[in-house]
Amino acid sequence: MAPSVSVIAQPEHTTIQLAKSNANSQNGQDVLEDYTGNYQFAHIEEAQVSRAMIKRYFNTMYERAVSDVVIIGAGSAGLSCAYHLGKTRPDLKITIIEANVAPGGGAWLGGQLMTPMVVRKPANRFLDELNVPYEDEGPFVVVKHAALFTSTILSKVLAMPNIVMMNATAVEDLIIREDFQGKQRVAGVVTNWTLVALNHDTQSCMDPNVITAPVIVTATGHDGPMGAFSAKRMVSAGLLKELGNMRGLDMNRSEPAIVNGTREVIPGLIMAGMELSEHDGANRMGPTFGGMMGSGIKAAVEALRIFES
Ligand code: AHZ
Repeated sequence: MAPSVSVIAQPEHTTIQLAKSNANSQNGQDVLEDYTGNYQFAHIEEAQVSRAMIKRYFNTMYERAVSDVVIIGAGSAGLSCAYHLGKTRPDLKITIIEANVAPGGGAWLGGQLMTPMVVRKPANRFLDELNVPYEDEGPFVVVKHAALFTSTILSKVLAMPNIVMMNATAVEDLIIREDFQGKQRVAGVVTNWTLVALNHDTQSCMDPNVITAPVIVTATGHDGPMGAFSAKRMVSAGLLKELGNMRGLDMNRSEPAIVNGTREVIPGLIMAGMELSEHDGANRMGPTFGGMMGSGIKAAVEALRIFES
């Protein structure tokens, strides 16, 4: 039961007093929101804090061990996919695995570590959908700070009840099995906390965990310490002869190539964003983000097609 709240307006500040009457939730203590030196918190046992986190985190891991969709990578492409998919199909259990502590990939800044984010039309429609303001420059728009896009989409994605994100968690491998036609398909991901994944050379075997899902969307960015993860694994697993390797910067070729090329590259695995440039040998676009948004949405459309077929 929510505690009853009385608000006492005072000339120079507002005091919110939660009444003593709700003995259960307040343990009979006063709590007081008062910024004149009398602020009082409800008493808490330290172990309650631990248990509040542990119970939820491990319940989530238990529940999401079987997901409907796993999205690998919470950059601009992965988050755009999560938003469109989560909104269109609130019944699907969508689990995002992000290796970094901070989700968002490269979308906290524009180009050369500058703050404005350029988005070519018509991808500004996605900004309208998210209610992210921008300046219109004709063929493109400019968001005043890339972090405004990233924080907005993150907040909307995380507020969706069907979406869970596990950050500081790396996908270390894919579950690859034969389907009933004898074809190899991706059926899940192998995960570990990133700090563990980074220490396989310093410790003896630290086995991972798994999440199964009929659809995996991989959006791990271009090659780097963690990037292009699934594309590289496809090569080492013999599912792809070789990487196409990202080509030089050409904004006009690259953005439509990435959006239109976003697809199920092998059964069960949809590839989006700059990871696809490594797979297909497509050009890079540099600091313009409409292609990432479009590719994420196309990945969601592909996932919907699989669920509806
Ligand atoms: O941490 C990575 C990042 O947040 C995450 N990631 C990578 N490997 C992972 C793994 N397990 C879990 N094994 C992993 N997470 O994936 C995210 C990728 O985000 P990104 O921003 O790097 O990629 P994107 O494709 O969403 O956006 C690319 C943005 C670029 S790069 C570029 C250019 O180089 O020309 N231009 C644009 C717009």
